[in-house]
Amino acid sequence: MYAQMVKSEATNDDPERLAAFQARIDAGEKIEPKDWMPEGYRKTLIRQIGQHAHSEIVGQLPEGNWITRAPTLERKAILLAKVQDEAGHGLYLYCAAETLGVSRDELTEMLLDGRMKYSSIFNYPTLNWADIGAVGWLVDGAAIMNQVPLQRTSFGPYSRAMIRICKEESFHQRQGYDAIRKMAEGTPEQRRMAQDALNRLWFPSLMMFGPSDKDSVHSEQSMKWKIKMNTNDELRQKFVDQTVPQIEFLGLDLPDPGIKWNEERGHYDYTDPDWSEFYDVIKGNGPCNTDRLAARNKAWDDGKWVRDGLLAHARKKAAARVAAE
Ligand code: BYC
Repeated sequence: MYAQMVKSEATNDDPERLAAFQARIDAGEKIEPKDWMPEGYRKTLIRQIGQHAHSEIVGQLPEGNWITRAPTLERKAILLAKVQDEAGHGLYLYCAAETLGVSRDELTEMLLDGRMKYSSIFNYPTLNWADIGAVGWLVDGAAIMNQVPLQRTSFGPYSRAMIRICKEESFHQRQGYDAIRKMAEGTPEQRRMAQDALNRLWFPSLMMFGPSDKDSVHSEQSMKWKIKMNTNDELRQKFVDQTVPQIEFLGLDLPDPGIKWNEERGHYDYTDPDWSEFYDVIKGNGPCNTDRLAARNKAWDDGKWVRDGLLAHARKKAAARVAAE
């Protein structure tokens, strides 16, 4: 497995070079594509940026499914813009990964044949309009919590892509909150739908931050390299602390009886997600894994004639240039 290949790769690089590299990171310098970097750093970045890019692309599916069924023209225009933004985020990130010596086609092939992952959250269905509000509010809310610190990540192209992405993500989160607020303030049936969406998406949203720190494989090395800026549990706690007051403001019931303010810690206590479900989903056994990969594979196959045509055109132009020289 590709993921195994890059797992916390201990490098055989020259210790002096490694120390100089680490000193640059510790001093807050950005690493640029042409700079020397340990092989493990390069591969960890390809894994993380690639999986992030795939998440943006696969993440269009559950929401794209509701564009034609949005309740008003305004909501439809907003959702359309958001889903288009996700495509753009995927492209920024594929471009950042390409600077590390992997092509977008290679990354796509690794997604399509299951060698690379994408976020677990997109293997859950969006059953109704309330789910679209909850995705913007909770899923984009969790995404921002993770992505804002990544603006300071050590790899220049990744950091710059994240700055652009975060600007758009905050609009995404706000539109989701606005949609769910409308339902929470609506008819009893709309309110019931908002509560049901919150109940179903709460734990999958917590899973987005990855396994508990004690089970995280990559955190320690990735944080040393500033590929990750926080641990999974730190960000999950920040998300819970930010979201609980929003749930209370909406007048919805808390989705977890374990949520309770802990005066001593200065944080909300909460119940951890069911980690066996998380591992099952990332192994391919979530409710929508098969559908999501089938949809991406179909899009790739359907687009083959366009890729072939563009390549033939580029080859013809190059041949004409050579002939003219
Ligand atoms: N889903 O050692 P760990 C978005 C894997 S939002 C699937 O802690 P790491 C969007 C992990 O890959 C989402 N797999 O890993 C929002 C590793 O397996 P491999 C995208 C997961 O990398 C709205 C294993 O579990 N955001 O795009 O240090 C609309 C052990 O984990 C997940 C990003 O990707 C998961 N939730 O930390 C549209 C942000 N969690 O690779 C789109 C950038 C863990 O060894 N990524 N795994 O086989 C990160 O910050 C980190 O990669 C993670 C995981 C925090 C996600």
